[in-house]
Amino acid sequence: MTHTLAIIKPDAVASGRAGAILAHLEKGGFTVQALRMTRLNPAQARAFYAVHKERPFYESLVSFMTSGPVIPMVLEAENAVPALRKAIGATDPAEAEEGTVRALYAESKERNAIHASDSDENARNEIGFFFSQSELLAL
Ligand code: FUP
Repeated sequence: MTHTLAIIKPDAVASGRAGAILAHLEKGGFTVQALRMTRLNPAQARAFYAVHKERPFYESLVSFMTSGPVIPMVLEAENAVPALRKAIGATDPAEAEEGTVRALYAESKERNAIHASDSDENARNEIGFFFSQSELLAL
């Protein structure tokens, strides 16, 4: 079993879809190892998405990600990183495979309901970004 980080984004939390997304992931074989609700400040959102800082959508993405509460969580599964990427679908919900979280619950390419780490190294870093050692005792 390995671990990855998911974030239920402000659009999904605000529209009351967080529970449905969590249930969908649990039905899909992921188990929740840590979870909390928080709100990112602009510095945190900029740091989290630093890889995109030169992209035209960066400021808009930071503004969206700070617009309301988010629910970061650590998920466990076999090959958790690729398994969760497959389960959430393409960045743009219009291109996401049927039955994926983004096809079912996302509004647009920016307001796309969920984040998932894209490599084991990023998963470790992103888990550390949101959770302290004491919250990860089960791992
Ligand atoms: P993903 O890994 O699928 O979350 O997508 P990326 O890492 O490429 O992008 C991170 C976030 O930037 C996306 F979730 C949404 C936002 N984004 C845009 O708003 N517009 C784009 O054209 C690409 C990404």
